[in-house]
Amino acid sequence: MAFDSSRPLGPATRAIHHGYEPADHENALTPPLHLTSTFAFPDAETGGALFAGDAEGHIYSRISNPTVSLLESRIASLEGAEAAIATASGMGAISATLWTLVKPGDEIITDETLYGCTFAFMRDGLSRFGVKITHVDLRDPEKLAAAISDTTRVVYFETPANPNMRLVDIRAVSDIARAVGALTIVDNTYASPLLTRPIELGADFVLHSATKYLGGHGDLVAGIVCGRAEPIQDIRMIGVKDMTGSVMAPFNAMLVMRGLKTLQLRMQRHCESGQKIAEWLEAQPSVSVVHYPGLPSHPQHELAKRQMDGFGGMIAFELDGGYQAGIDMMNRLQLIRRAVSLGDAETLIQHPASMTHSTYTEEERAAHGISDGLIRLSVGLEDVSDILTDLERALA
Ligand code: 4LM
Repeated sequence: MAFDSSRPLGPATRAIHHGYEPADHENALTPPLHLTSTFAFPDAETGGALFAGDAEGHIYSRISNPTVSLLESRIASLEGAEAAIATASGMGAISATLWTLVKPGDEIITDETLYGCTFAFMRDGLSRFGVKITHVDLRDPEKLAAAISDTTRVVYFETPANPNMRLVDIRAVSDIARAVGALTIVDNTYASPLLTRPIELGADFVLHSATKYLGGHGDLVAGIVCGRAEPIQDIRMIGVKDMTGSVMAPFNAMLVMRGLKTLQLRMQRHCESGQKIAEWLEAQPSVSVVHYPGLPSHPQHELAKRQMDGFGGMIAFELDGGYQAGIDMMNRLQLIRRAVSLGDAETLIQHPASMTHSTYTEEERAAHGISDGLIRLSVGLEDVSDILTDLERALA
């Protein structure tokens, strides 16, 4: 029997229960894992009707799969979206979405700072097919208003942005985009739906690298896009089914659902430890700058308080000694792992200029606000005192 509540269920409850009733599945507490590539049609006519879209059901797991569908409905619920499509990776979500939405001659206006492979996909991938890519500093919505035109099909950004923690005012930017009929797409990987819900603020699509906080355990690569039902169906049938084949495996959907069960608890801990570590770093004489939206020194702290329900676990900082001091410090760490990716239980540290953002040229990094001395920390779930001890020893 479905739980009858007089008020909407909270996000922690929906992350655990949404869309699943044990009584419909042999009373199994945990949703079954449907390891199947294809689905048997009861008769040929039904198969034809499914292909024609005149009947509802699963056909083939490159189009949909019950385990993956359950995950999609859970994340759509957390993001306040009508629908979602899960993908093999975050890059799969980004490429399937943009391949579906743009055509030659269209313009994408995107922020100056993007994850390295997203930046490369736009510069080297989409632009080869006649899509114009324009980078605008979206911290200032006025700059978007000045640059946008009728040929702008999509406005695309991350907030907080990887790796420099710049924020974008989702409501202000979506309003400007909507006025010219452009679609707003937000990469919400850094915040997770627990801290920011872009669709509630006016965005058309929100996407994630589910490899990060949604999965949360560093054991899978996955992605997801959420939005209105009709365009999400287009992304499923065009961008995923035909253009990229970037489907999420049912086993990975199962693992992401396991991750979702603790998403709220994990985000709470990431935020608490992130704030403590950011404040500690800012007080160190050898640290020249700390970028964390929960610090009053962050230039967009007021926007962060308005737009986010917590400031997350991602921190970027620079040492007085610049690049070499940062590299030396990273090499002295004993507990914190030197690794790319983020949002895991383990605290991870990396150097964007030589790692995640090495897809930018040196000149592009300088123009796009990614300095060579920047170090990125993904604060994990360990005892914060142990993370601080490791940092203290490495900075000494
Ligand atoms: C990293 N990031 O930064 P898949 N969007 C954002 C991301 O940070 C990433 C992706 C999309 C890192 C990976 C090595 C904001 C990835 C792409 O890796 O394709 O799931 O997501 O360390």
